[in-house]
Amino acid sequence: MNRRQFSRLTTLGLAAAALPPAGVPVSAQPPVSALTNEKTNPRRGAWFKEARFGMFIHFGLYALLGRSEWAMFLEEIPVGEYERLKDRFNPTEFNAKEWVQIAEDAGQRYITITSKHHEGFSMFNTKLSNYSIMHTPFGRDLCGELAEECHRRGMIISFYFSLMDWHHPAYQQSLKPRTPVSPEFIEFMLGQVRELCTNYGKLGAIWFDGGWDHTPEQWQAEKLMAMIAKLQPDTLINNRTGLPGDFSTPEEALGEPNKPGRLWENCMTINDNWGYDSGDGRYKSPGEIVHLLVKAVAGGGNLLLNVSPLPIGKIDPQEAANLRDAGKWLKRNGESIYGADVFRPIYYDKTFTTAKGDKVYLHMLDWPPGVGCDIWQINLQSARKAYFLETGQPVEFTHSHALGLRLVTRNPNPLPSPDTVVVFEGAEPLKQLEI
Ligand code: H79
Repeated sequence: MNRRQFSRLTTLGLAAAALPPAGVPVSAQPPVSALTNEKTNPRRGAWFKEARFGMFIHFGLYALLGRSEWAMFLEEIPVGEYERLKDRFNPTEFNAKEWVQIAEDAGQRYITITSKHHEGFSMFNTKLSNYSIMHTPFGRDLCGELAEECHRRGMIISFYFSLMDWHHPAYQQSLKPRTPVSPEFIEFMLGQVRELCTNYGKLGAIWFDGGWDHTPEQWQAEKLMAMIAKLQPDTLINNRTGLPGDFSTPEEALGEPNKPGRLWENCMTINDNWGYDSGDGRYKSPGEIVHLLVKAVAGGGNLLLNVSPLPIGKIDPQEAANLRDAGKWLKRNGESIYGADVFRPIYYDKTFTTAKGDKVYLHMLDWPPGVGCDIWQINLQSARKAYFLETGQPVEFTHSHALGLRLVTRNPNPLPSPDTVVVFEGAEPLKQLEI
């Protein structure tokens, strides 16, 4: 089955038809990984490209320790001791409305929350283990409440899920790299992913992590992906089962801008940690957040920016404030971000381009107010007109082969901004890269 045929099937809501039709021997079928491979079918990937900016949330028992989500491993805390944290887990200040509101104010269009991190503690109502949020003083399905609020508000919800599990007894025998994963644990893992795909409505993506000690074959990743494709045909799957999946997940790094057709998402911390770390005050400023987002979109990717709720269930107020500030820029300049794509697959130092339809958006980071500038290597001479996105004020421009694009602003650059966007209309036909 080629890509177009598959795309047609999913258009008809029949992604599960990728599974063997009756009477066709299973061996004659392409593996699922071949279908959710380098090029995701555009319809399934559409929400991802439109959204561009997401909120990552790392919340689990580790928040109580305040020393990041790796504390159990790094401090070699025995399972029996660590699991007692659940008797103290009571984030009474958690309010799904407030979390979604922060994401909305930040201009984020999706939320990806840790349903279970490497510590093995489930933040959702799993029937397959007592090591879950339902068996804490809090006793509520936090992932469920968040998913419900997201669905109500048109925010897309995705689940992070760690394959590795430092708590489950059946995983202990599988801890060593290259040893098989016990069949009992595979059943448990498949069962939990099934719960996530069944009980929380439509999911944007499943974001696997922690699979690196084992091969995709050992994780039975083909089977896992086939199950997800059947339960949630439109849900994207990341690349951390070891199979390519639908999108790449460069961590604290930008993706590959020259690889047309490959979805990617840069996941980043907003300070220096994923899970809450009480000593970490190195917050990215609102301007830095805007820059990270622009760089990702200029390379055809997304930014998934992490926040770390405090043990009481509130998102760190400083993180929330910086996000909201960045969101003010997005409210004024979102046209150049949402659904925008690569114009020139080149990264510059302070100048980036995004494109949508017949418009090219020139992003000038920290451009000093009121000056002209020369921009090398970008030729937009065929454009009909140019103007500031925020104010609509015209911008004059010339082009020479020696100097590249020269912008001359009679009107001073209106506002000091982390990113001043100039729109070029009707520039040379864009070689929009197909997804
Ligand atoms: O969930 C976040 C991390 O916990 C997880 N993926 C993101 C999204 C992750 N990041 N890196 N890794 C897992 C690989 C492990 C890196 C390690 Fe280390 C180096 C483990 C021990 C040394 C990083 C540094 C974690 C603890 C210290």
